[in-house]
Amino acid sequence: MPQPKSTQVNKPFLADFLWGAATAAQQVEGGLDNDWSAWETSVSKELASGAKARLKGVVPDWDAIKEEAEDTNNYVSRKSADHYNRYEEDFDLLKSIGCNSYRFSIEWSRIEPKRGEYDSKALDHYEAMVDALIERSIKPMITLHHFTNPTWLEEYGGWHGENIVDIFTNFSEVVARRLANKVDYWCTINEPGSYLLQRYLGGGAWPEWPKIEMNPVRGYSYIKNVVKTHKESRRVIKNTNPGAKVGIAHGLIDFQLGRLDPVSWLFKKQLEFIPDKYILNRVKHDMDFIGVNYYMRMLVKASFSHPANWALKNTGQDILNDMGWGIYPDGIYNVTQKLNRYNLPLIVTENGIPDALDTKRAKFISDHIEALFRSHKDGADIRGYFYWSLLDNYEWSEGFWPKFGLASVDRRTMERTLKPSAQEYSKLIKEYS
Ligand code: GCO
Repeated sequence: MPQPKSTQVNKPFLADFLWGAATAAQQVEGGLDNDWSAWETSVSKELASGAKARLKGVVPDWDAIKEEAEDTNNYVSRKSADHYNRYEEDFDLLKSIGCNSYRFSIEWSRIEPKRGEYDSKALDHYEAMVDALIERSIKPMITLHHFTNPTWLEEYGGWHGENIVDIFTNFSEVVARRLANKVDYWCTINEPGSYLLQRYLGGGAWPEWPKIEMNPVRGYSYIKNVVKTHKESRRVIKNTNPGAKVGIAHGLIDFQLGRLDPVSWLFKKQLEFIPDKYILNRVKHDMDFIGVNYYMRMLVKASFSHPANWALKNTGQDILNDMGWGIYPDGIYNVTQKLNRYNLPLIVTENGIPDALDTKRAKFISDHIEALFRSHKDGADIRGYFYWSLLDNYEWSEGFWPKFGLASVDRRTMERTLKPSAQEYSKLIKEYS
């Protein structure tokens, strides 16, 4: 008989544990002029007309999302959640939940609208955000690259070109010189594995992506550039703030064998190799923590009759979220235990659920924090948990219909409303602190 929750927590996480929520500029700010905003309108019709074929039978309740998913406006970010103008209100929401940290990304296209020209007003804006967080005793965690790029980047070779290391390091240095004295936590790059898949290996996580291609040679160049760029960006951050803690926010999936056969085994090893082993093995001495973005497990089952189904988000064994991903809290225990071999602190930089009715989110958060706590007791050095996301937001090329937020956003009025699950998160923060 499981013990009542209150006696299960026999000691809190580390005293200065980061309890936060996360966002990304493209997904919440609004009013952007980057490679996504320049592209998303061009695919909105195709994504809307293709929604039924893409999602019916995959998501648990097609009828519930049909109206939004078949609306072309759903796929164009425009004002998004207007976080650019409403961040103070949003930080008050964070404070009311009891969060002591907030992860957000700096939009590169605002800072460097033209190659080599840096906008001091854009830096002023992000410094004002940092000051507003500090005023509320909320620690900022800045992500320097969360998928989006200035429109000029491709002319300079993009992320697969040889110029990116200098170009991105220059950008990182400009931001660090302005903010690193006030910001101790940094993610250089968000989910390089997802960017590799979506930009260079033909996609698979989202239905569309700017300049998507199947080009493994460029993909390999990209991954090598990620390693160099991370090291250089961490160096320039530490030049300003030697005590800064700098990591990469890694998208990590708990890959499990769906069938014991050599082909499935080999495919699972390959899926785990790039984001997990290739990058981490090359940057482990240049990291202060490993960021863990965990959402799901996937069952790996080689199937020559269904080549697209070698890795299944819907394992057939788990309750599904609104996007048809299996909910599997033990996976966060598994992925954090596996990372123990790097002997680095771990911060869960993202963990969340698309749950429009807010009927699954409270249990999702509670079960994942409980699994994290077990991992902490079993030796993983876990330093923080950022729920994805603070606000319902623009879920890349699925648009606005997935609702990940602790707060809903009225798309017309931009009014925020905390969901009941936010109170559960608030209670858990108290219980585990
Ligand atoms: C990320 C993600 C977020 C997503 C979230 C849900 O990799 O950081 O892309 O931006 O919105 O993971 O998919």
